[in-house]
Amino acid sequence: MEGVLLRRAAELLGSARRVVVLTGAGISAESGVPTFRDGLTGLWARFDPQQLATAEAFHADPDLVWGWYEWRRARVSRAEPNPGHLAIATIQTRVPGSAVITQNVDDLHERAGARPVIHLHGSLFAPRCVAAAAHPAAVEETTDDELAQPDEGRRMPPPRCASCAAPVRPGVVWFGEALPEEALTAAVGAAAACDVLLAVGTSGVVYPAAEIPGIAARSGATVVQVNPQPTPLDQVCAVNLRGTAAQVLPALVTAAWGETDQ
Ligand code: BJW
Repeated sequence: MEGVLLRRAAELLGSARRVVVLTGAGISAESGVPTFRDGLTGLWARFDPQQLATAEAFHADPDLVWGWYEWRRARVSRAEPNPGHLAIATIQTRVPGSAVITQNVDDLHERAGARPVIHLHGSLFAPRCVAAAAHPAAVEETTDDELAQPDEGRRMPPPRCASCAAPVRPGVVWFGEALPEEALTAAVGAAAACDVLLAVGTSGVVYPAAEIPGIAARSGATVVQVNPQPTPLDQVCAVNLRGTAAQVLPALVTAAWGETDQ
């Protein structure tokens, strides 16, 4: 990564009044959580995540899809926020009124101290009844035993809703499903009102989340990207920092504000 680009990004960040950080799976990669488009391992190796993350897959084979989500939930529960997550929480402290918009279904931003965090694609920790989006499924707290998944994963039947006995499904947004309206409205509003949008660790191919950097740019914000790889978002970015989140973000925060407790 070139120092001149880092300094340019740090100047932008240091003088911003509102920052939005849009994150994707890459922010959690260095916590040991695989990105969405990484190859899967174990029982899941022969499946494409894009095929598993659908309502059709859940209806066709609920035990397979529920088992996959429980395996991922167990991995996330054992993971810790990395220096990239901590640097983002520091940005929010340094620039009050800043927001994190994440496509991730983990809770690593919250555990790093970030507030507010807008979840566009739901959460691994909010399962709900398939039969009635409006009535919360009374799912028992997950015990440590249940979180102790075998490394290779296992098929698991989904629990039943305590109100109506329909299957409980993961509380995430699958392809073809609408994003939570409140979260999407808040994300679009924050993007349209920020000075700097920092896009971190997202391939920028899943909509409507991929439109958010463009919304910010069209509203006058400067878009900065942190990703080791080129993405379709490169074209709206004023600065592309090629590197990993856990390396680049702490360096960016230090360049913007000096040494901080990240
Ligand atoms: C690092 C790194 C390190 C690695 N540091 N970086 C417009 C055009 C075309 C299609 C559509 C469109 N609008 C809608 C669509 C359809 C569809 C879509 O976008 N399809 C595309 C694939 C073509 N969108 C939808 O279906 C959405 N719904 C919708 O539009 O509904 C309309 C509707 C309205 C009203 C009623 C009904 C319907 C829903 C999208 C939901 C996406 N859900 C998923 C699964 C969530 C649950 C789960 O996790 O299982 O969300 S899909 C998956 O992709 C997941 C992710 O959040 C999302 C984005 O992936 P992300 O985060 O970018 O990860 P990766 O793996 O792709 O990339 C990682 C990046 O990190 C890479 O760039 C690496 O280089 C980088 N990296 N290490 C920094 N250390």
